[in-house]
Amino acid sequence: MKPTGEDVLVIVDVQNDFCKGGALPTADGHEIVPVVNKVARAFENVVLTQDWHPLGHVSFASAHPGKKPLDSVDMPYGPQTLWPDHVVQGTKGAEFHPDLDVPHAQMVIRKGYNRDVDSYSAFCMVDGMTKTGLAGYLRERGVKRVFVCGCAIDYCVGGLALDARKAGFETFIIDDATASIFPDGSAVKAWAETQDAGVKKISSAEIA
Ligand code: VGL
Ligand code: ZN
Repeated sequence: MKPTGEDVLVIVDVQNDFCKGGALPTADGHEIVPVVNKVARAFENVVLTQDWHPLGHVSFASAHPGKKPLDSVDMPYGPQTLWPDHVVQGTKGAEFHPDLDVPHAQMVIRKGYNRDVDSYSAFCMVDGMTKTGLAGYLRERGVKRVFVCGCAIDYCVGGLALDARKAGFETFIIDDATASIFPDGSAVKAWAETQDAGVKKISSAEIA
């Protein structure tokens, strides 16, 4: 497949905290970075997403006395999995991985900046209502196909791919450019869910 002006590559959350040594590391975040860089060179249109939480964010276990990471709390929008504090606005952990080399990226879209609602997909907060504007942006740019990679299939990559399908885009996830938080758990489920929704799983070798 040769990407054209009607294609976009969305690079999800390749941030220090989601890579080795970070606060909420994926199993393989540091390994995907060179693959992401290589794939990105084939795309004219590249969008970066950046998870970007204020201190005391609702998804932080530390904001819920007596709770620990991976516990769940009931929020008005449904169950919220709790995480260690991660990608706090303005910190080193929130910065893109230093080896990420995508100078031609056209837009950075931040999400998760509302203290009281989490956001996995960069299209929409998890309440299902608060949109980021990404779908409108892509439509105005004439994008038809969305290619997704980054961190992590279980949460933000999977969520974004499902929303891209819902918004009517043909959607692909690039397997070897995508990291997992729980490779043998939630990642397996997310691959199944996205494929059931019509998202196609491809490898970086298929993009030239
Ligand atoms: C993510 C959990 C919490 C992700 C972000 O980028 O996949 N996962 N925040
Ligand atoms: Zn987060």
